Amino acid sequence: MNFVCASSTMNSATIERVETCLVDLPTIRPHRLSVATMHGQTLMLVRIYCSDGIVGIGEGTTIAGMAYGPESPEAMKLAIDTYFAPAIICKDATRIQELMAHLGKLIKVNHFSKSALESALLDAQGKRLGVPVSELLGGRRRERLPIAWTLASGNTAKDMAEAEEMLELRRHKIFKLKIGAKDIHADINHVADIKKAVGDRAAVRVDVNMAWSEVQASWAIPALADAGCELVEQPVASAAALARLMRRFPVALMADEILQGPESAFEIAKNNGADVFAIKIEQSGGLFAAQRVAAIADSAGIELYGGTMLEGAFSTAASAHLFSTFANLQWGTELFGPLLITEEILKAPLDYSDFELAVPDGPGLGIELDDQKVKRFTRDGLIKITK
Ligand code: MUC
Ligand code: MG
Repeated sequence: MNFVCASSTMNSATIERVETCLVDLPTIRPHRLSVATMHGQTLMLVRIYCSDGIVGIGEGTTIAGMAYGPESPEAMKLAIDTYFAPAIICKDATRIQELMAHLGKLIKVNHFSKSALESALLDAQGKRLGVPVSELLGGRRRERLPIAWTLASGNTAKDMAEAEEMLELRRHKIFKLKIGAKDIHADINHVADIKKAVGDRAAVRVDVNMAWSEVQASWAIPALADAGCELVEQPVASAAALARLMRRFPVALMADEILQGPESAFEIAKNNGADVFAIKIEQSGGLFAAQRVAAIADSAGIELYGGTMLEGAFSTAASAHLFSTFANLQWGTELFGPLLITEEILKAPLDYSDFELAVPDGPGLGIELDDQKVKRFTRDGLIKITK
């Protein structure tokens, strides 16, 4: 959808047009979570065209459509085309916090759409000022971020081979295992076998994606700790149950799905409900909201992990800029989304090397979309190529 700003009283950086499109990309292998198996990833890309000629790009991505949460790429596109875009046309593109507050009043929740738009506005503002997004967020404290990889083929032998390959390539030495879809005994053996195989060469963590009851979790977690697992992510669905599991086992417990922005972060912190927060820009409602989540965690003594929604390059870069500014990032990040996709959508790929991701240092998000490449994967040909 293409909105045109007819105002003749525009200052030098008003929003003239907002365009969205859906890009369907295959994954390198099926990615099995307890909630769904992914065979591809759909990126909702939003372009914000400003009157000074600058175009900001943002991304909204979910996991397996609506299997993980209430938003979907299709719903984001509809929400932006129908509600968000008309509300920001002709407004000052440089007043990002004010714009986001305006949208917050008009539109409830829709965190992923808000994150996509805010990233696009920050990308544009960074390009306008000639600085990376990290500098708009207070300044980066690190140039590179540790990157975990998720082993989720659904098969222990394949996961082991994949772990060996990642170690060999020096791409990842932190592995997050997706469990919860199978019988608990099978899951515990799976984790123990992989930890035994990698030994001290790599850290092993698990993400249960809320699949267990509190009773199941309370006997599975000590077995995971015995197997050498150092972190258990979202074993149960409820915040109250996760709080009751806290400090009973020699392993850190991490909140993911229950962390839906600053208010939920405050509630979890107040109830001593997690050792670690998996901060995600989309789940938080944008980069500024995620910053507030990090501030709550820091004040409460909760440790931080840079999470992902298995995003493509744009949300991955936006997350990297934000995480690079955090005072604490005790558990590193899992910003590997672009590596799970078969296609490179950037003109120059992100730099993954030596077990880390280099935070892009160009203006804005510091990355450039390969329009021709993306066109091939765009649903219904909605993307507009002007060259
Ligand atoms: C999640 O639940 O954390 C992150 C890595 C991965 O494989 O899935 C995501 C979502
Ligand atoms: Mg998770």
